[in-house]
Amino acid sequence: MAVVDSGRHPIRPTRPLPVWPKPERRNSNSSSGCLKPIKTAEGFQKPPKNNTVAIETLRDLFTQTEVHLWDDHPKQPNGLVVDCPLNTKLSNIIGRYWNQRYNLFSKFDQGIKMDVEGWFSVTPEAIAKHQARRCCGTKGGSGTIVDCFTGVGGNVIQFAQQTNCQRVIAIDIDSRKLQFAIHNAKIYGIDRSKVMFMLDDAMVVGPKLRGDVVFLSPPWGGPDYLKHKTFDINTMLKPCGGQALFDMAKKIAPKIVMFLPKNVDPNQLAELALSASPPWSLEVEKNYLNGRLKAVTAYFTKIRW
Ligand code: MGP
Ligand code: SAH
Repeated sequence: MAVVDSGRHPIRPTRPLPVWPKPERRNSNSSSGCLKPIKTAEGFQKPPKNNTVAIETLRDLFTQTEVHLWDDHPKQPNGLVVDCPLNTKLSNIIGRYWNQRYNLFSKFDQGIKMDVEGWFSVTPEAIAKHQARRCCGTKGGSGTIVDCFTGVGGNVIQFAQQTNCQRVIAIDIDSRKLQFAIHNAKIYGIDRSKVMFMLDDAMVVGPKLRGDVVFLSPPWGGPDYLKHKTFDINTMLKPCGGQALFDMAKKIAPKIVMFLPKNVDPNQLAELALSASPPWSLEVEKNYLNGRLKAVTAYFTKIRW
């Protein structure tokens, strides 16, 4: 798998932004020093009338990046094209994902199991591995990762394979998905003691959990999400809107990672980051696989001001 990271560039908000207090430099000697809002006994200082400075601060906080992953698998060892061996109704839905099966799971032929939603929702392996490396990092490891929407285990498997990750809490509301995730994790040789699978509603159990990173890959309303020019995270995500999801995740960990459709509006993501007080930083990463834009991963981080 080859990875190419492109440079960073700031998100240029297109809407009027919420006003944020005038920041001051933490270290006045350093031109690249961190910016922080001025805190008074009453709380954060009233924002200046002209919020130009606030917008400049946000440009430091919000970035857009791209990652280009290459994961070419031979179609068939002997060059034959094998039809989707599922019944016709299923193959109508799954057809295009079937062709990508080795990108979804390189060990597909070892007996990977998925249901229909699993087919169109699983994170392609190269993207899941990249996200896991970013979530777990190299500096000191990431401890516990909470995956609120486990599905058939595409992301959980990659988190658990990171040596820096000590524990994965894998939640899903659908028992069949969890059974498939457990089965698929076994195919990848995942140490069962490292993953705690939880059959539950993430919105209910989530706030009771604590972790270092929370990963959210919620339902996008099916493959038709692309029929809309722009995906509205507040009305089109399941089981609830982006704000409720973000507020729930904030209780779990200081780092929130969301896997979202490629037609998502980055301004809506910036608004989520701004809804925290003080605001969280945001990186919106476009995920390309074999030259095609597949999805977007948003990394929100609570920062020390
Ligand atoms: P896609 O755009 O539906 O398909 O999904 P495809 O054929 O890969 O797109 P194309 O433009 O290359 O032809 C792209 C990826 O988004 C899928 O592989 C999944 O990882 C992810 N994805 C798609 N949907 C519909 C969902 C969803 O509802 N939830 C989640 N979590 N991920 C999804
Ligand atoms: N990242 C996963 C795919 C997730 S698909 C993978 O790579 O395999 C989204 C999942 O969210 C589905 O499995 C669905 O059952 C689950 N889900 C939907 N609502 C939920 C809720 N309230 N709590 C927990 N899981 C939920």
